[in-house]
Amino acid sequence: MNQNSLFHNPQEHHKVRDGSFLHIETFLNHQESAIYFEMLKNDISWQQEKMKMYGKELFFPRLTAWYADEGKTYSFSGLTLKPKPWINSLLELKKRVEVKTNAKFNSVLLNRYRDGQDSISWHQDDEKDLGKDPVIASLNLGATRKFQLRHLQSKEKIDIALKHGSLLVMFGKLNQYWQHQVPKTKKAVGERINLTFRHIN
Ligand SMILES: [Mn+2]
Repeated sequence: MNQNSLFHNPQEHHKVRDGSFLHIETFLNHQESAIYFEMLKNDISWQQEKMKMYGKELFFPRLTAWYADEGKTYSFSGLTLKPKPWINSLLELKKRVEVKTNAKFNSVLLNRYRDGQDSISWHQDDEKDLGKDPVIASLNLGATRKFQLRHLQSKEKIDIALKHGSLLVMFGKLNQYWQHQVPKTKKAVGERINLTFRHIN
């Protein structure tokens, strides 16, 4: 893939220590974003998954869903998700993200943050099924939440406000050298839906 062809607008492309990302603030316009937010809220089969820790079952502080090509399971935190078959709204969004990024995706992980107490803690998208240097495209709908990147060695931090209709594309090396999280907030925030399009081997 020729990544240079993606960067029509150099202001959207951020080079950082050991990697780069693309941040497009208005990937979808307000009207499209509002329509997809409502559709996904209603049409996605949302689950609150549990993980076992020290013999106790803990709920993840967010709702999740996994849609993918047949047979593409997803494993994280000791959990394996079987894919739900694609629905039209997800296929439309996948197509648009593929055109923008010049990459191909066969799966999407959806996370729904119901309020400021929902979150995801520091991690890397480094499951081996993603292969080396994966492109991960993250589409954001609903409330703006703070997304943080933290370099594993230097601990340098980057905060990005992910807004309604924005797209953040993380290129392979970034996930090797940086962790990311969406921290809890005490601010009164509405719901946010995040879609991360991935290619699973
Ligand atoms: Mn992640």
